[in-house]
Amino acid sequence: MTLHATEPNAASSTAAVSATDAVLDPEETMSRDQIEALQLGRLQHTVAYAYDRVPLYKRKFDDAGIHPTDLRELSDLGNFPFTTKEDLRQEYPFGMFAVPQSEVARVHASSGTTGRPTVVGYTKKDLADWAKLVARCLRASGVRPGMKVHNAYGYGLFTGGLGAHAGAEALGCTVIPMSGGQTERQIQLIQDFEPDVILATPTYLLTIADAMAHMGIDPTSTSLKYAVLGAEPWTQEMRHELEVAMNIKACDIYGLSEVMGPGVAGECVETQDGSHIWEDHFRPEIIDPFNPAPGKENVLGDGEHGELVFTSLTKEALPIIRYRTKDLTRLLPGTARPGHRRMGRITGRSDDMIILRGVNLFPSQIEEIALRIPELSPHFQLELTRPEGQRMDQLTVKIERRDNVTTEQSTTAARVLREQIKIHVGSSCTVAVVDPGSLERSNGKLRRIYDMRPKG
Ligand code: DLL
Repeated sequence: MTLHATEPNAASSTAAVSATDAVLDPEETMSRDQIEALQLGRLQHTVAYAYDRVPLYKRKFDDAGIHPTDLRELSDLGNFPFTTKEDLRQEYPFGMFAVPQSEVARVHASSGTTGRPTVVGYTKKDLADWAKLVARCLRASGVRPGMKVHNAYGYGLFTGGLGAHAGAEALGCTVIPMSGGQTERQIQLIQDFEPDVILATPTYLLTIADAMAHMGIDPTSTSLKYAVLGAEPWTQEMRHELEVAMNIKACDIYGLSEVMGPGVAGECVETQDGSHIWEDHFRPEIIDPFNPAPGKENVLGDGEHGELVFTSLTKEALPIIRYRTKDLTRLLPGTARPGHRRMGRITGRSDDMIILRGVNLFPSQIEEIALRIPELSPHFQLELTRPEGQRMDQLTVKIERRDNVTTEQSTTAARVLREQIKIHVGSSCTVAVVDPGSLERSNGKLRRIYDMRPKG
């Protein structure tokens, strides 16, 4: 099976590797019927395995009056209880593990800025499956064996660094394990080692491109041809910004620690139309995030917007049943991999949603609108305040102007952004256009929202 990928930055290419052909995993080319048949068997195994081995699942299933043998067809999954981050926190650190500790080859954990961290574990087979799926994503995004991969995802407890690393190695690439931060050093090594591919969060790649320009290096002149970006929401406008700024092809990679890490879904470079979820390993569902109906009725149809829910189909150390991701998106039919459904762009997380005088707003909406205004840069943050004596919340969008934009042009751009936000989102806000370089830069996942409202 061959896959035809376009070849960006070909003129400046230094790699002796062809990016046009690739051999796919047999599961990538399965039909929808084949995938669903595979899913049913794996799902039946997983719910029974979780029930037998993890006390929390036994308790939850028993409380809901449901047994693994009740799963006769795929839609029966809708009758099983959800799992949440709270469940993982309660079972901290290892209570959700389904194998003895001696069989756990590695653990990762979330940063735990709010409450206890969530801990996840992997057997040797889980690590091999994870590496295979990340390799699948990278290949789909244009990466080929023999290419040099600069990995700027953070190494450590975060799943990004080591997860991406193992995937690139499994694909047969030369990995440069850079991690996040030390931007000038990253740039030096990009120039010296001449990688073909960069793996980073989209906002960190923006930091790198920006820093290159400030160091007098033309970001389009590097050896980089492909970027595989994820770990935070990003828009088509941001893709365009990065592709033009660096003369690369940029594809999405999605994942979360509780379900595996990066590599749950990945985007194909030839279509760039959203990430295909690898449905031979994960069964996705969409539910109403605010008020899921009881039983099977809680599952929304393909194309409907809601919260993404995942059930793992092959995991040994941490089987996860109906995990509520809080990520808001929709399921779409597969294109470049017809057996696997795609996810639409993630508009945001249900817990990152700003409710401003009754109107729902996500940072990605601001990104989309701001990047259509030529005088404004992609560097922005959202500040929520409640001025003293007032009951109304106030949103201020602080955004950097681009270099060489005059004060007069900035004033006009601020007005246009304010008006566009009012028209497209429905919220009134204040816009402050600030000097280039004055807002905090990303080293990984960028914090966009600063909530300065009085607590309680
Ligand atoms: O961010 C795993 C990852 C690492 C994915 C590197 C891709 C690349 P967590 O730290 O557990 O894991 O955060 C998971 O990040 O629920 C989403 O809200 C967000 N997220 C991850 N990938 C994307 C993406 C890693 N491509 C949380 N688009 C998820 C939008 C993403 N949001």
